[in-house]
Amino acid sequence: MTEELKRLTEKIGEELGAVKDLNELEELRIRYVSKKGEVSMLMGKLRDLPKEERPAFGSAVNDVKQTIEEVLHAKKRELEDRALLESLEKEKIDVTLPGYAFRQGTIHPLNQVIEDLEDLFVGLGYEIADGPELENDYYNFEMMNLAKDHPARDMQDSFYTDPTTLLRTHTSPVQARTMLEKKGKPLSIICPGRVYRRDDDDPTHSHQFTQIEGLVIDRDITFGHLKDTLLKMVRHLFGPEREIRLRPSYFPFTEPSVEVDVSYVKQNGEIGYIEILGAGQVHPEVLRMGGYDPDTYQGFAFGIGVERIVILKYGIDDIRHFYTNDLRFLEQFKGVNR
Ligand code: FA5
Repeated sequence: MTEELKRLTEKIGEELGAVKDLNELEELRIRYVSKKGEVSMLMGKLRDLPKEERPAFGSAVNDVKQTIEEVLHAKKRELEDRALLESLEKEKIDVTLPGYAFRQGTIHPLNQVIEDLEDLFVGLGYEIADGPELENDYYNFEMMNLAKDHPARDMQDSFYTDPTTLLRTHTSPVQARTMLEKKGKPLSIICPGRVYRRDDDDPTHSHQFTQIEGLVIDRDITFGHLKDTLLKMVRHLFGPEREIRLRPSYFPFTEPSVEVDVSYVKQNGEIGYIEILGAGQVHPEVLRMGGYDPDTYQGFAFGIGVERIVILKYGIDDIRHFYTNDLRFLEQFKGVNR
């Protein structure tokens, strides 16, 4: 039996020398020292020995098992060290190689103007409000003083998904939602967002475009506050030499209402005016529906078409450039506002 033990130890020694990786080493371990391995099998033979030989043999098998385990463990360390060294060697980074050039993105011109106006209005104490694009008829029209069958609904022909749900036609429903949220407290908000109308696409109209709504409600708010705010905004956007012109207009949710034009120098040197937004004093009925007493509170509101601002600011000839993601167009706005 001791002969057998000796042979086994020698055999493992030889096989260990041929082991090349951790998988092979594991196979060896299983073959010899696992529960069903050869060493355990030898233990099983203990029963066949005369009683007096058993203790000596048992202890010899245990010694062999321990020696084998130590040798396997040492080999495992050696293989692990070697693998680590190999991977360090393989994964070495050559810092002298030229790097990859990443293509720098640009902020979309519409977003640049939105961010610019957000900065201006937050600086004036306004909050930024948000609302859903798929809107309920009630907020988009009724709370804006456009009852069902009101003829002025035709001014904003819409995409309905069911009889009471539509893609919002303007950012004004965010006014309604914010008034209800503020529960009669004074407020100053702007809300940028996408809006949708069944307009035919042409160089200055799109069926989907972007607006920024502004709304201020407080005591003693006059038309003068609106005019001053609009002038500040226009000069911030286009430069201190610009003038604005207010033309009487009609919106069911404001009274009086105006359309606002901004001055520009025509190619022949004359001064011209272009319409960029609608505005007015909040209609008493809209205040009432929003939870404000119109005898105590007044407000002003405005709604700007962001595309029209960018078109005017950078002399763009077609609104559709904003939506086609042509990099040649977009890359011209790299760093314009920052
Ligand atoms: C409105 O949408 C009102 N809700 C604005 C308003 C808000 C008035 C608060 C008073 C108080 P209007 O339909 O005029 O108004 O649109 C406002 C701006 O959106 C226009 O001046 C224009 O710049 C832009 N606009 C309108 N239709 C289109 C379109 N199809 N494509 C691109 N821009 C458009």
